[in-house]
Amino acid sequence: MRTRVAIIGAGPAGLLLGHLLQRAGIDSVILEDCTQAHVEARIRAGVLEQGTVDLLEQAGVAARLRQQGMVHHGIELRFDGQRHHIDLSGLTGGRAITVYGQHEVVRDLIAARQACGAPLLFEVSRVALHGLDSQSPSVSFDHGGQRQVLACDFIAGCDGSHGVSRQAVRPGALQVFERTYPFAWLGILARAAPAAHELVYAGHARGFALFSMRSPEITRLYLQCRPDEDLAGWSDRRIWDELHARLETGDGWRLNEGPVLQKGITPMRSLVTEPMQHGRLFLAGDAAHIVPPTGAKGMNLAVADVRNLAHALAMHYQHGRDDLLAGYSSACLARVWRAEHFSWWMTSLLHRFDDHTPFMARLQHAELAYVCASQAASRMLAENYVGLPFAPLPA
Ligand code: RFL
Ligand code: PHB
Repeated sequence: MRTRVAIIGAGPAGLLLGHLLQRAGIDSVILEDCTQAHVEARIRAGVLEQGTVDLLEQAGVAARLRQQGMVHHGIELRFDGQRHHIDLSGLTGGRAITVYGQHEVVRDLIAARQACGAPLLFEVSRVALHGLDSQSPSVSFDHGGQRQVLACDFIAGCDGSHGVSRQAVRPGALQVFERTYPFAWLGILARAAPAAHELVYAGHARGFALFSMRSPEITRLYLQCRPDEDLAGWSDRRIWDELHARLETGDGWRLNEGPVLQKGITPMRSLVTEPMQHGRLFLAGDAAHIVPPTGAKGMNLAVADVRNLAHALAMHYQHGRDDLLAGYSSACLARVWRAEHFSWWMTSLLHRFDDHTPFMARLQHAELAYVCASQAASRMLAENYVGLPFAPLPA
C-alpha cells in the first residue's frame, strides 16, 4: 500500500485534514483504531468558533451544520446567584459561536470521505510508525486479520491525547509542557429541553457547573468533581441536586430534568508538545496539545492546526515549497499558546481549587466581577471565546 499522507486517527483533526487534502488533489489514507459506530457516537465538544464554522462551510461539509447548528451570540456567567450576560457578538463586531456536537462534525466528515471513496480504515490495531527521520516513512498496522504496511511521504499524527504518534518520536526530541488540575468534570447528556438559550458557566462555592445543549430536546451539563471520582457514587438524583445547587439563581430559574442518556468523567489537563513536528511526522490536534475544556477550544485548535498543515502540504506538492512545512509548528504554536492561556484562565476563574482559602475566594470573585463590569475585560473574554481570527495562509 502506498499513499502521499498517512493520517493516524479519524477524529476531527484527521478527518478534516483528509478532506482538505482530497480537495487539493492530494491522496491520503486514514487509519482509525475504533469502530465507525463508536467514533460517530462519542460525545465530546460542542462549541464551534466562527472561524471553524467558516472553514467547514468553505470546505463544503456544512450542510447539516447550517440546518442544525445553534448560533449563539452570547454566554452567561453566573455567580452569587446572579446572571451576567456576555454579549459575544456585540463585543466582537458580530462574531458568534455555533453549538453543534463534535460527533456531528465527525459524522459529516466521514460521510464526505465515504462519498468520494477515499480510504478510511476503521478497527486497525497495533499501529506503528517507522522511518520518521528518513525520506520514506511508513506505518504498519493490523487490519482484517492481516499485517499491512503503508508507505508514504508524510505521516500526520492526529490520534489524540492517548495515540501512538507522539510516543513514536525518540525520547528527548520533543519538549512537553504540562499542567494537571486537582479536579475533573462529570458530564451528562439528558433528554430535557434546554432551560436557557445560552451556555451558562457557573462559579459556585460547591464547585464549577456548566449548562450547555446539543439540540432543542437535549441538554448537556457538567459538574466539577474530584479527579479520581467514582461514577458509581453519583446517582442521577445526586447529579441533578448538585446541578440545581450550583446553577441556582435568585430569580427562580430552574434547570429542566429528564432521563440521563450518558454519563462520563473528563480529566482536566493542559499540555503542549514542542515542536509539533519531527522529521516526516506532523502532529495535529490533541496529539500535540490539550486544553482543559472550560474555554471550549480543543476541537477548534485541531481545526486550526490542520488548516495550516493542509496548506503547507499543498504548497509542497503543487509548488515544491517546503518552507511552510518547516514553519508548520511555529505557525500553530502561537495560536495554541494563546488558547492554552485562555483555557487556563477560564478554568482558574470558575473552579474551586484545593487551596481555596478565603483570600483566594475573594480574588476569584473580584476577577469575575471585573470581567462582567468592565467592557475591556468582557471583550477580552469574548474575542478569545469566539476565537481569534485565523492568521492568513502564506501565499
Ligand atoms: P480525537 O477526537 O481524540 O481523535 C483522535 C482519533 O484517533 C484515534 N486513535 C487512533 N487511531 C489509530 N491508531 C491509534 N493508535 C489511535 N489512537 C487513537 C481515536 O480513536 C480518535 O478517533 O482528537 P482530535 O481529532 O485532535 O480532536 C480533538 C478534540 O476531540 C478535542 O480537543 C475536543 O473534544 C476537546 N473538547 C472541546 N473542544 C472544543 O473545541 N469545544 C468544546 O466545547 C469542547 N468540549 C472537549 C469538550 C473534550 C471533552 N472530552 C471528553 C475530552 C468536552 C469534553 C467533555
Ligand atoms: C459542551 O457543550 O460539551 C461544552 C460547551 C462548552 C465548554 C465545554 C463543553 O466549554
